[in-house]
Amino acid sequence: MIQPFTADPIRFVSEDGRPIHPLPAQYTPAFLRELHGLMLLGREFDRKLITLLRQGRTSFYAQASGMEATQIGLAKAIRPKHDWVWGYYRDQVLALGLGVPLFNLISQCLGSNTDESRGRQMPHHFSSREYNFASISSSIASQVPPAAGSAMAQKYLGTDEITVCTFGDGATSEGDWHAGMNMAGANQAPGLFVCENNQWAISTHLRHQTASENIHIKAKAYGMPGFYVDGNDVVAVLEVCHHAAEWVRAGNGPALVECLTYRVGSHSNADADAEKSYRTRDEVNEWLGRDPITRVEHLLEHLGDPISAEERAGMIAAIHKQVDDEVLRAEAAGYPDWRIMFEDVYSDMPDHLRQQAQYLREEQEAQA
Ligand SMILES: Cc1ncc(C[n+]2csc(CCOP(=O)(O)OP(=O)(O)O)c2C)c(N)n1
Ligand SMILES: [Mg+2]
Repeated sequence: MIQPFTADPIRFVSEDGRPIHPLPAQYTPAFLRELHGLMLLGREFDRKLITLLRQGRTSFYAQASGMEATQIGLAKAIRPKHDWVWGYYRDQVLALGLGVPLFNLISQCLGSNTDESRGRQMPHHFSSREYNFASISSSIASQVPPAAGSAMAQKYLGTDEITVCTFGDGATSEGDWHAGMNMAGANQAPGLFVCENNQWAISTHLRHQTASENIHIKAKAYGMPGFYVDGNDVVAVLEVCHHAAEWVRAGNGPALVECLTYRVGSHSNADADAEKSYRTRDEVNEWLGRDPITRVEHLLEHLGDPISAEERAGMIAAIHKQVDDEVLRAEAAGYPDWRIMFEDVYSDMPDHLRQQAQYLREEQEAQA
């Protein structure tokens, strides 16, 4: 049933929460509740981090509100800590879905001593060695060539790991994207490339981004299948991504999945969305009406296991408390000393860095 290059996005659950096809056996109410809980965790994590941003406790954040089904569906379709992930700066919900602890993400956003990168990355550009999650790069599409390289390495090493690479719709206009897709295709490397098509690249709409009729059709040029899925239907994303991931894992070469979704919040904290300068409120409201979390709630109602308003409120309160606790714990750990910027870079510090470290030391002493 899951075919590449469909004219319409593949969908399992209608917008009002009814199964369009019989759901595979694993979609029990308990499993749907697990998916719902993870999506809600992503939604509320975003909300809390935006508050921290406004309080000046972190300085950059990009919310994924509206895109939770895409990221949780993908997370549940691959093997955490086994497959490699080259994500982008809006993938916090994907990371949470893979099991990366809230504390790691919060520590990174705050740049505290408990941050794995110890404050050396831009806030909200996390990584996790344990989860094979490569450090996020701000340069659009720059993760695609190294992801192709990582997939090529997996092929040469003969492992059953695959490389998962995500990016936005805007990224598909970059030279790096084409170079990476071509390299993965030419080498038949086990890469699963997932476009989180939220239809906007800051203020540039998809129709100005490409003359192609959609994104997934571009896969043809690189010799791989291109799947098109409703990115607000968590069941469809999980099923299509799992199908594509296992096809890739079986040694058939790479695949592209395009998830059609929408960013209902602002691009980042540097955006004119609030001034309504590039899109209408009607458009945003239309997509708010297609909320991926509400869709699962309607599906659960339909299956006779509804989440009550009290239960939902309790879930949200628990997430907020968990985030608050982890923020306090990360802040209590303090912030890295300036000296660490010279550490863990070279095994033998080169002379020019030694001189800079000495210069900074003298400056610090002079100011003390
Ligand atoms: C190479 C490069 N060019 C431009 C930018 C500025 N920039 C940051 S995010 C962004 C839009 C990306 O849109 P998309 O790929 O659709 O991802 P989304 O933010 O919508 O999730 C741009 C142009 C950048 N970071 N890197
Ligand atoms: Mg986009």
